[in-house]
Amino acid sequence: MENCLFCKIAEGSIPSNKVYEDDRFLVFHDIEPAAPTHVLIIPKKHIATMNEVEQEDAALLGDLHLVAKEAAKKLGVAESGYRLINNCGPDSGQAVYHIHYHLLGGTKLGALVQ
Ligand code: D5M
Repeated sequence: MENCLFCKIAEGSIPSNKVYEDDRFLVFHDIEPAAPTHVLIIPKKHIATMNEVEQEDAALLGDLHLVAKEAAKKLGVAESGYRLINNCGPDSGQAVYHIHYHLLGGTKLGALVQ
């Protein structure tokens, strides 16, 4: 998708600090970390928000959870615990309109809603 930051990161035309990559997913460090461990997990397929998810994306987004699990292990937060967050739309504060999940950990995380 033209002019999508995370599509450009997924295709490699904008660099990222990668944790994991395969043909369908990319995991990379967030440039504005909100916790000691803060990575973003994206499907390479452009889906703008949770509102655009279709039945055909079910397997992709299911598998994304397996990627998240492995990323948590690799980053050393699987046992201590972590949070997986998707922001959807203006009230959530979604800034990048390419679906992504924040994986946050490495500290005792605060309240879910502030
Ligand atoms: O979160 C979007 C997140 O994307 C936010 O935490 C900053 C992060 N971000 C923005 N640009 C980059 C680049 N270039 N690399 C890594 N991380 C980035 P949202 O849920 O949309 O508010």
